[in-house]
Amino acid sequence: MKPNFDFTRRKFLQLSGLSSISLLLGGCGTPLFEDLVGTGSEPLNQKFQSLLLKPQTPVPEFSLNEIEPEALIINTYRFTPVINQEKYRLIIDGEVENPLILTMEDIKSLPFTSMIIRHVCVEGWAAIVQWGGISLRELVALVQPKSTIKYAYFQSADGYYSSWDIASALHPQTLLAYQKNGESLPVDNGAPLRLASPIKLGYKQSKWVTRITLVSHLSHYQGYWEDQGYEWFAGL
Ligand SMILES: Nc1nc2c(c(=O)[nH]1)N[C@H]1C(S)=C(S)[C@@H](COP(=O)(O)O)O[C@H]1N2
Ligand SMILES: [Mo]
Repeated sequence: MKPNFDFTRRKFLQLSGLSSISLLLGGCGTPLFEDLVGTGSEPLNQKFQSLLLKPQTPVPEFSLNEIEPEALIINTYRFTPVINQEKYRLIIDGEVENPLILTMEDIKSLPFTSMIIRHVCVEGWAAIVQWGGISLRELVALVQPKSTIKYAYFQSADGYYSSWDIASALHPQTLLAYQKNGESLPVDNGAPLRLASPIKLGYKQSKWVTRITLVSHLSHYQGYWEDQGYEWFAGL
C-alpha cells in the first residue's frame, strides 16, 4: 500500500490526542471481546485486537545501578549508515487503514517510556541496558491495522531486515528506542531509531529502522540472519 504522503503534523497531533483504543474501535467493525483468548494459548494465534486491548505481562526489569554500560558490544554486520536526523522519516505501512510517515519530532511527541532490560546476543554475550523511546504498540494503534495482520516486517537503512510475530511486536516492552542509558542513542547503536525488547534475541532488534510493514503473510525474506538459518522466533 502507498504510504500517506499528505500526512501533516497537525493531523498527527490530532491522532495522538486520541487513545489507542478509541482509534482501534473506530477502525474496525468486528466485535472486540470475542477475541480475548486465554493466556495459555500460542501467541501466534492471538488476534492483534486482543493483544492491543490486553497487554501481555511485562518482563521484570533491572534497577539503575545494574546497568552495564561497557557490556553492550557493537554488533554491526554490514556498515553503519549515516542518517541525517532532520531528513529521517519512519514509514509505517502494510495492511493498515492509515499508513504514516513520521519525523523524529513526531516520534518524540508520542509518550516517552523507558526500561532496563537484558540484551542477549547469540554470540554469547549479554548486557543490562536502559532503553528509552516509544512503545511500538502506540504506533501500531495509530496506523489502524486491518484485523488480518500477523507479522511486523522491519527494514533498516543498512539493508538489514527482520520480521516479528505480531504478539511480540505489541508486547508492552517492545520499544522503538532513541535513548540508551539516559542519553541520545549513539549512531553505532542504531540512531535515530532502533528496536529494543526483553523478549527477543539481539539479532531481532533492528538498528536504524526506516520502515515497518504490518502484514498477514511473511515473504520468503524473513530476516538478514533468519534467511541464513538463524531461528525465526528467537524468543528469550
Ligand atoms: N540494522 C542492523 N540491526 C542490527 C544488527 C545489524 O547488523 N544491523 N545487528 C544485530 C545484532 S546481532 C545485535 S546483537 C544487536 C547489537 O546491538 P548493538 O550494536 O547496539 O549492541 O543489533 C542487532 N540489530
Ligand atoms: Mo547479536
